Amino acid sequence: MPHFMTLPRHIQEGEKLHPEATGELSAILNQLGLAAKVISLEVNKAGLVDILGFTGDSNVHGEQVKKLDIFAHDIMIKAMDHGGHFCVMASEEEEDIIHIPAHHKIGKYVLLFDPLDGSSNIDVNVSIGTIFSVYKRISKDGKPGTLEDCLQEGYKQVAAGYIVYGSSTILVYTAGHGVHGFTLDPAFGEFLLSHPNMKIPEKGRIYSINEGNYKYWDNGLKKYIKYLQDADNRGVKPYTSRYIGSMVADVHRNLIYGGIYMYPADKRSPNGKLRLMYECNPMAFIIEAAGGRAIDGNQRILEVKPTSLHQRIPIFIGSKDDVDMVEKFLKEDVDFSKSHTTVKVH
Ligand code: AHM
Ligand code: MG
Repeated sequence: MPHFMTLPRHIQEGEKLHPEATGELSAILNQLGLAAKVISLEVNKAGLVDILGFTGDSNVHGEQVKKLDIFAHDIMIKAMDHGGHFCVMASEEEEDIIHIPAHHKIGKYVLLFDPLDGSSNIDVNVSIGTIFSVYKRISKDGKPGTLEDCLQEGYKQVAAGYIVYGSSTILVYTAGHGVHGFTLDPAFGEFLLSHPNMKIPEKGRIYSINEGNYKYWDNGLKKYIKYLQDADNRGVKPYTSRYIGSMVADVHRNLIYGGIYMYPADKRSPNGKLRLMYECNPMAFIIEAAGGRAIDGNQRILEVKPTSLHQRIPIFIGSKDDVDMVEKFLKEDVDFSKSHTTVKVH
């Protein structure tokens, strides 16, 4: 691996392999990298808000101190709306589609993003993240983009990525050719290639789910979790439970170590909690590009036909064998006590 492979250089080198590339996607990814740096800086100052002024107060410059998620939302828009690449955008923080201001050039791409995911962790110094998803427009060129441009199936994404603000800041993206991770060097302010060609292990040893919701789950899911915990009955180590409560951080860890992240439907939330367009589709695109799987229990997340911008969907995402297994439990409602032979044990 060459040393000091920065994000812009990596994107440029990738482009050389694709002579048909116009450079637009590269410009978009570079600009997203810039937005990530600005958000990362602000995230690192989060604890200082109490010292320098509460949200809603004016800061030393007389500006309003914004909540971090609103700050991230504004930065994404400011960084991305004027490059001439997009015809429309949409954010988890905004009800409707976001139009490109009339004085900016209108482009052929569509950007969807969750500016700061893991909102319950923002105030307690636990990892949070930004998620983005890029599509080509389907409406006529030159005109403002439409809701239909935003409501495309996930498999039509041309790029997707996330940034985890954790013990370090890491940006992971795929433009369809491999998944690559870059760590932000805080001294140079550059994203440096740290995780080239990421592949999720075929099978993991970690499961991530909010077990506080156990009593609302369907029986199939209850049995699956029991199956993971009872692995020693089958002569293997039980799975480890790890749940941060930030999808980006949980899925990032499972991408590296292998495992499964789940946010299921349950008796209280029949559609689960997470958003198809801002969270599930981009993460599914990345995990599939890394060799994993993502389903909603019935079908591949990337094939779900979206019906609304903020639609929620259950998700099971991670190592291929682990998703295969949960799918069996969900579909067949396997009774493990009687089914040692029907369930394939790895
Ligand atoms: P958010 O968009 O409000 O941050 O919600 C999404 C987050 C995910 O990152 C995380 O995995 C999940 O919600 C946690 O939810 P819960 O607290 O119900 O376990
Ligand atoms: Mg979110």
